[in-house]
Amino acid sequence: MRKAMITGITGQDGSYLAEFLLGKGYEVHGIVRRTSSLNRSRIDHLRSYEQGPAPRLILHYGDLGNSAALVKLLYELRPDEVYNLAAQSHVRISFDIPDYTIDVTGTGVSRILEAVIQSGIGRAVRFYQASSSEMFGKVQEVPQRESTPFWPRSPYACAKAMAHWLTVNYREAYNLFACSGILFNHESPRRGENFVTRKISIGAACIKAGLQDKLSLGNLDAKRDWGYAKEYVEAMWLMLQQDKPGDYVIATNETHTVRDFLEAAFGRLGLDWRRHVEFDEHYLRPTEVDLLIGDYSKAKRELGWEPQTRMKALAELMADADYRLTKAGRLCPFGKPEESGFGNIESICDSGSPGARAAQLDSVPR
Ligand code: NAP
Ligand code: G4F
Repeated sequence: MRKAMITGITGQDGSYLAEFLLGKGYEVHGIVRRTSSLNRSRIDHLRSYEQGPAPRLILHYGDLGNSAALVKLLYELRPDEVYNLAAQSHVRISFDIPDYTIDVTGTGVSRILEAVIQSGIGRAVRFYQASSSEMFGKVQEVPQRESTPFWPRSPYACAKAMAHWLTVNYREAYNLFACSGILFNHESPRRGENFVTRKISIGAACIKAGLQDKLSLGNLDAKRDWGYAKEYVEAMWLMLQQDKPGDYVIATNETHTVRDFLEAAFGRLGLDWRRHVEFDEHYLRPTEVDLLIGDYSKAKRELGWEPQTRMKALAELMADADYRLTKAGRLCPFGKPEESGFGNIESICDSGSPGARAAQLDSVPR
């Protein structure tokens, strides 16, 4: 049985990847960090795989800040594939906590790559690094492809650029099978509640249900290439099934403004977003990434991967999922969610997190 290790298994992508690999018959080892309250809501529905005499989902405590634990886990588990998805992944918050972000999202990758070497598994493992289109930042080419130069515009993007080059360097220096997936924005009903698409789908659902009237947002002009997370995890796996390691852009090759996403999500619920959205400068960034659009032709050619879900369908499926939650009384309103401080929407919800409920909804047939 093939064995995979996933860091960041409790995140949006980690939960979809775990599902995908379990579906392919893998034994999946997920690394979770210690938190004061359990934070497994996106993988709760996979709990049956953790039970019985031969569990196929096994969670281990670990942290990208802790080298010794990473070496020990890799030495003991000897996985066939390692997917490094763990990160402080919020761009705006990276301006508030830059050195923490760089430590986890950047130096953390040096720790896990070095652990691959120190554990002695080296060439025997295939390694995936979750790189980001944020590295293109102030874009030097449209659309962006694997060879487009980086111009990172946030501490997060700087950390991801370092992590990308570390992955390339360990491949060249130690002949590791190490791949960097340069993924453009990908979303889902399991997306963290403080990323713009999910803020919009939750906001639209709560407004439709009469639970709130206003939604505060920042820059509506930014353009992003938004795809569906569930489809993007297959591309991660495909990269590790090739004869040779490489770097791949994963995207839809379409770009839309935040305003377009609002139109699609609010429109789906019969709402006019202009009547509800208010501007809050709190959500602006010191430096913004204005335009992202990815050229995924290398992935199509070499991996046979293509996106299926485009922005409008994605916005609609997210709005539908969150509206179902509000109707079931399982999603609470938030007028002004804080992105970097207290008063997070979690604290005004009655039980569980919207992420947990979305994961449950998202994993049953519609
Ligand atoms: P996410 O939902 O924010 O999940 C991040 C995961 O990393 C969570 O499981 C989190 O654990 C874990 N984590 C954070 N700090 C950690 C640490 N010090 N040690 C171990 N684990 C830690 O992110 P995502 O959207 O699934 O994205 C997955 C990866 O792809 C990230 O590296 C992200 O930067 C990258 N990426 C995402 C996109 C996108 O559009 N989604 C695009 C390009 C690249 P907790 O649950 O305990 O917080
Ligand atoms: O949803 P966002 O926070 O995503 P962003 O910054 O593009 O980063 C995401 O995608 C990256 C891939 O390109 C990942 F690497 C990263 O980990 C993360 O998953 O913001 C999207 C756009 C930005 O231009 C932002 O300024 O939406 C704009 N925006 C406008 N109002 C807002 C808001 N973003 C957030 N989070 N909250 C707002 O109220």
